[in-house]
Amino acid sequence: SVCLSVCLCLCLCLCLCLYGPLYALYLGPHYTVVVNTYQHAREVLLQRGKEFAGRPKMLTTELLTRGGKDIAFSDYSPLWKTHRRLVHNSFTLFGEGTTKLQSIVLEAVEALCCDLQASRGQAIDPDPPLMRAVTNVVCTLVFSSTYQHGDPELTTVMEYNDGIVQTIARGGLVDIFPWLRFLPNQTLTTLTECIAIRDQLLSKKLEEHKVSLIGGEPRDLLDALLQGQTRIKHNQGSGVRGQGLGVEQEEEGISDDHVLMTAAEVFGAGVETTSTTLLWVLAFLLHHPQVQERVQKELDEVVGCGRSPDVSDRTHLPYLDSVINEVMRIRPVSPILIPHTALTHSSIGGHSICKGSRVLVNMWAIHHDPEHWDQPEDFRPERFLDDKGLRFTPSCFMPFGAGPRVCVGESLARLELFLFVSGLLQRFSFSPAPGVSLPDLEGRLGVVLQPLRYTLTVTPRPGWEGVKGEREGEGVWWKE
Ligand code: STR
Repeated sequence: SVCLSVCLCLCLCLCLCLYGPLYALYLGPHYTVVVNTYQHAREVLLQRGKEFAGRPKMLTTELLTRGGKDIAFSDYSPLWKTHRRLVHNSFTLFGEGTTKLQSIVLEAVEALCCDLQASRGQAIDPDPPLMRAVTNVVCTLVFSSTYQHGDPELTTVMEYNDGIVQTIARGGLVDIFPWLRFLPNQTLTTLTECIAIRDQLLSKKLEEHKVSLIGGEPRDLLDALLQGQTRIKHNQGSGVRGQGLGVEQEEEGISDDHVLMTAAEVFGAGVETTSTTLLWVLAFLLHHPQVQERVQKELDEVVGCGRSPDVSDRTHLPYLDSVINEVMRIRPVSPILIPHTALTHSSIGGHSICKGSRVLVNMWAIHHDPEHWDQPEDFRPERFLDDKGLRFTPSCFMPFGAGPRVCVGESLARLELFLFVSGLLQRFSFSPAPGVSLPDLEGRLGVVLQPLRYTLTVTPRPGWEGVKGEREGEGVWWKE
């Protein structure tokens, strides 16, 4: 009956106004505007990006981020900008510019290939080994830990992460009607438990880092954040920066909580989005074996089998890149982005939008708009190539969002996806497990759009049959 009355209340509160492709709902105390076209999305994200750079307060994300001490979910403020810049700079230190990230990822790819090799042609669920590989990349990047098979800490990390994914910001009713928190709520209970486990683990890492932090080269992202935190404090003290920060925020600066929440977020975002995209890539390749063959042909021509593909090969592998792009178009991991709010009175497509309104950018609709994409439901990587076979990126392709809230991890993510996909397809062919139906391509929408679980068989390509299969001594992961 509680459910029924909530639904009733929801229906009453929901008044729908349509303005062509733009529509507004009156949900709870705010208007929610849904943007479905590229034109409008450009206004919201880019042209008036600053006016729409706010974030709504949601109960679940407030819990997750200690009241908005993160980057993705916290509201717009001068402190947020400083914080975001710090994270961005720390990423640059480890990401694109250096070979550090590349060697971290290549190591994980190597280990993943050993895992896959060990399946010896049996049908396997690619989720656990991929998850482990991606989690290891992020653990190394954030706090310099890598885990072996069956490490209990890794299991803990993967479990709490999954718990958070299942419960956070899923458009659930507690995020719309916060007073529902006072009723028994399994979602909130699970979320709180997972957060507690996460905090315990990350606090430990943070303390260890503080003790062992030495000046000079940061070892990992936590080091870089801690160093940046000190630098910002110092600058504020001497009045160099901080003119923009309000008195309260200036005193507060980047706190330890901010550092902790950043690490937690980089972690969650890095793992969830990359593993999900990789699972979508494999699912689509199972449906389109000719695409897989073409990628492999390109890899054979450009890289051969004497070495692993690396970043320097990227410019010469346009088809592989187009496959990754097409997967991110047809199944964006974040199909409605994270909700934005209007910081001031503004407008979209000439319709006025009042301050505080929520704006949902429907990236799914934009990526499937027949106005911009020929046969949008078809999986066709060639749309990202021009007639000379060179890269071509339509402007309405925005898997990472755009504007002031664009994903901070974009280049990291692209690099990682490239190294994983190229490394895997160089060595293996993936095919549907015999007698099992092809993966479902609809997926399930939570905080990210995930494919349903599926199985596949992994076959080493000619020349890679015997290589690096020597992990048997350590026990076989899929029987653990
Ligand atoms: C995954 C689970 C977790 O432990 C922590 C986070 C926080 C950051 C979230 C991430 C989540 C899911 C994917 C998000 C990411 C921030 C940006 C990313 C929502 C909930 C996307 O926009 C796809």
